[in-house]
This record gives sequence, structure tokens and C-alpha cells, in this order.
Amino acid sequence: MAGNRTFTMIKPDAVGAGNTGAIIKMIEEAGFKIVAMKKALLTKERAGQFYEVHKERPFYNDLTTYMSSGAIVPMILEKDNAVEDFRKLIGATNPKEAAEGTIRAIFAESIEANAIHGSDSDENAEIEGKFFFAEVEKF
Ligand code: RTP
Ligand code: MG
Repeated sequence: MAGNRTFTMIKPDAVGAGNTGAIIKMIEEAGFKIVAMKKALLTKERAGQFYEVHKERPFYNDLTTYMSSGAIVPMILEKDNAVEDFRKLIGATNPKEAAEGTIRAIFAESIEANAIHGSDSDENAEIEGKFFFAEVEKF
């Protein structure tokens, strides 16, 4: 079952711009079922924990400042081949390189404020889902 789930969060730029509903509509129309969802605010410290793998990267400080700048909408999603199919739906990290019709091509503002996150492996999907949700919050 773990292989069929991924984790996402709608990032502060997209939530702040009022694009939450439009993005959720694209996710559901692409065949993903919402297993868990909420609205949350990360502190800079907690954003730093989430993106710990990037802590040596030059963009880490900016990224954690940005990710704690406003509300986010984290979700656990279910579908066959969830991780890979979801990365296709969101498009490349840099919206200038994101394929036409992808969520980032439509909604991202920049390489950093890029509208949405998607887990990059089944293992990380599991870890990231647990970062935000307790078992009782998953349906
Ligand atoms: P994500 O983890 O958020 O789904 O994005 P991703 O896999 O496509 O990209 P990743 O390399 O994991 O980077 C995580 C997030 O850091 C910001 N970033 N900024 N200024 C920059 O050069 C830069 N590069 C990455 C983006 O918000 C990216 O999604
Ligand atoms: Mg990533």
C-alpha cells in the first residue's frame, strides 16, 4: 500500500494567491484520492527539519524562510504509481522548465515559490506524511 501513496503540500505562494481550490481540483481530476489534508503554518525551525536534506545547499535559508512565511496545505494522496505520477503532474522544480499544463507551469511564481511539493520516493512519502499527520487523521 505504501507504494501507492505520496505526500504533497501546497506552498505559501499558492495558498496566499487563493489557488488552493484550483490545485486540489487538478489533483483530484488526475485521479488522486485525498487520504489526509489540513491547513498548517510551519515555523522556520520546523521547515528546516522538513527540508533537512537540503541543509548544505545555498538556498536552504531562503527556502525555510519562504516555507514559514504563510500557510501551507499538506496532503497525503493515493493512486497507482503515486510518487512518479504526481511528480509528472506538478512539473519541473523551475516553472520555466515545467511542461505545459503542469501545476507548476500554471501556478508557480519562481524556482523557489513553486506552488507545490511532491515526494521524490516511496520512502520519503512515508516519512513526510508522518511529519504532518497522525494515523487517526488518515482516511
Ligand atoms: P520539492 O521537494 O519541494 O517537491 O521540490 P523539488 O523536489 O522539485 O526540488 P528540490 O531540489 O527538492 O528543492 C526543494 C525546494 O527548494 C526550492 N529551491 N530553490 N533557489 C533555488 O535554486 C532553489 N532550488 C530549489 C524550491 O522551492 C524547491 O521546490
Ligand atoms: Mg524535493
